[in-house]
Amino acid sequence: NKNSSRLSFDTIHTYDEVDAYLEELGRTYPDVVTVVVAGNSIEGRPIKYLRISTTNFQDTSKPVVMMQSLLHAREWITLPATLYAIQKLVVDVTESDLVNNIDWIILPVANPDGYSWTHTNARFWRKNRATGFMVGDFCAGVDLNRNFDIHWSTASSGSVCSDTFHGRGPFSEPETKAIHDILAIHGSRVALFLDIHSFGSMILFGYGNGVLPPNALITNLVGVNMAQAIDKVKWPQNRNYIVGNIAHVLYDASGGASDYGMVAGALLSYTYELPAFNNNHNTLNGFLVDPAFIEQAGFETWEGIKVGARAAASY
Ligand code: ING
Ligand code: ZN
Repeated sequence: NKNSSRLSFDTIHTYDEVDAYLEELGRTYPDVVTVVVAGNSIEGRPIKYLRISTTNFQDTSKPVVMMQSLLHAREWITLPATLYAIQKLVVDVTESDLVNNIDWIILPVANPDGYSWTHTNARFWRKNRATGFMVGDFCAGVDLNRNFDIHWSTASSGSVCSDTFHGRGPFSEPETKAIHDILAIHGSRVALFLDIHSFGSMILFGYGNGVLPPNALITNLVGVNMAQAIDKVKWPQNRNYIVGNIAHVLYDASGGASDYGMVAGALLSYTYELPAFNNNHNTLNGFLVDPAFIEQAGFETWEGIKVGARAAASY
């Protein structure tokens, strides 16, 4: 039923709701959508992504756009960004060139355990739910955006109690290993990799140590074009997007997903930082979600994604 293949944009849906929705899409659009389990989280939740292709995903001639959200558990506003993209590509099909010319890999809940934890126990939890680092598990969790095999441990924390704990080694966590495995298969045809975070209204690119990649010029140019597309339709009370290198704009950070996306083959790779709740950039309250902004976050972020996807596919 094509009408039940929708998730509302008036609330932030749970892992189970998203999971049921992805399965429903797979059943309703079997010619276009394939649900793939990339691995299982530490607590045993399937890490599922959608393969979206109007032809045959195994035919590798088309470029791929890969995007993911909720690598950080508390960044709830990032979920509607990926769900909106899925709806536009599969259900509404408003931009048929994007789905005809590009194959898509979309991973809406990259950190299922952490995300579930933010619903049940701690709204501002960031990391995964790995345990066993300390006697009594006084502290838990690995920062998945410090666990990728790119400059691993050079600008992150070795303390399990830190919110930027990099883990026992690169790809020590099943959640990052799952993304590694996706990129190991498909990385060479990924034209655009987008890791959606919040908050700050930024489009960031590598490397997290401040060294620019060889294609920094085109990366910055496409970044600015994406940012301008979002700014054109953004809420006036939200700040304009800032575009730049992770370390230049924010801080040094190693082991990040978008940096790894680049070395795994993506032509263009970015971390989006979606806007902060109520422009609250100085406290954790920036992670809270205004229900009235959920659909707008999906809508405006999609404007940026479209520009990036078209640029990357022709690059
Ligand atoms: N910001 C990112 C973080 O993980 C970042 C910034 C981007 C780091 C890309 C490394 C690579 O700290 C948020 N809000 O998570
Ligand atoms: Zn984040």
